Amino acid sequence: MSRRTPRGLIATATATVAVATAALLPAGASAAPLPAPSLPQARVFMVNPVQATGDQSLTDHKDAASDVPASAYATATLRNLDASGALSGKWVDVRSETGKPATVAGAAAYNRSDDQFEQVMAYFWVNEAQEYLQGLGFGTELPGANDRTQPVRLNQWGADNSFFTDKKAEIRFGKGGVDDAEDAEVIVHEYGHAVHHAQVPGFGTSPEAGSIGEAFGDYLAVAVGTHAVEKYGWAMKADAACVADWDATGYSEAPHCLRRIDGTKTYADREGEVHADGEIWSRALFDIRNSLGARTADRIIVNAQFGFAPDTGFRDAALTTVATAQKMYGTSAANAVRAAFRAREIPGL
Ligand SMILES: [Ca+2]
Ligand SMILES: [Ca+2]
Ligand SMILES: [Ca+2]
Ligand SMILES: [Zn+2]
Repeated sequence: MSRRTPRGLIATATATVAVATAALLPAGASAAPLPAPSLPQARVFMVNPVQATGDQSLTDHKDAASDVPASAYATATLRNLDASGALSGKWVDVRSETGKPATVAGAAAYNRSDDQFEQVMAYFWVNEAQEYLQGLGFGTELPGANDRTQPVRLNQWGADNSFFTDKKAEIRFGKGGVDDAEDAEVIVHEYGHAVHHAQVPGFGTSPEAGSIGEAFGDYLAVAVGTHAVEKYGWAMKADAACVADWDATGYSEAPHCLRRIDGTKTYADREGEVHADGEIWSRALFDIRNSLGARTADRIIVNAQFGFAPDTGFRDAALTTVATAQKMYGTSAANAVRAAFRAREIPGL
């Protein structure tokens, strides 16, 4: 009986080979120990090519491989795969609706001009994001935060748009401009919506709740990207607060950012547009991180979200976050959280 894990299956296959080899040896001789099976490798962007190289002049020319230097890529291990040989595993299942499906065996060789590269990016970064949450204790010491297999679909129908659909709880990545799944911060932003939805089904039904959703996606993108940079020792040559430096080369001035999480907006600057107003909330999250450190901040921020109503406003969500900090870490942490929301002039804090 093999365990239904890739490691288990590899171990079983290895044992079979060892038995077969031993059978060919003279009686009494023993086979040399076999090398440990190598884990599957993938070529990915170190978050995104602009922040990895610091080159703000990088530009997409219809998906040409030559647009991005080799120094923007890293080879990293694909973890938590099932035994199918496709990009499917414990935390993510990637489907390509058009174009060639990627294989695990090919994952170390694709570049950005290959359809399969974005599939590999989606697998790697969604897995990385859930591993980050697991590392914070979500799914063990704390309740799971989308600790399930996340379906992801990629297509090439030309829409420069990515989204999370809460009916199917599925993430879809579009193409157009820079292909969206070539930027890990776009991938993890969308995963942030999936996390929110898993924590509070239907989250985001009021304008302020929607803004909190956009803000958390941006914040999680920075948190996961920063963590990966530290963990793998990757280059980081752009402002940490800049979200989607590569995707944004198509539509923003240098330094290219889809949005930032260190802006100066306050509650009075609301426009009624969730992405714009999200910059009020994400700045508060960024301040909490800078006050309390990444791990403590992120444990508070994500844990608090379990207590948000689907149509919450900034005030109630901020008060829930302060109360969560108090419960988990005591008064000084709660005060730091309160100060971050007060600095955004959110009423009632
Ligand atoms: Ca591409
Ligand atoms: Ca794009
Ligand atoms: Ca960035
Ligand atoms: Zn969004």
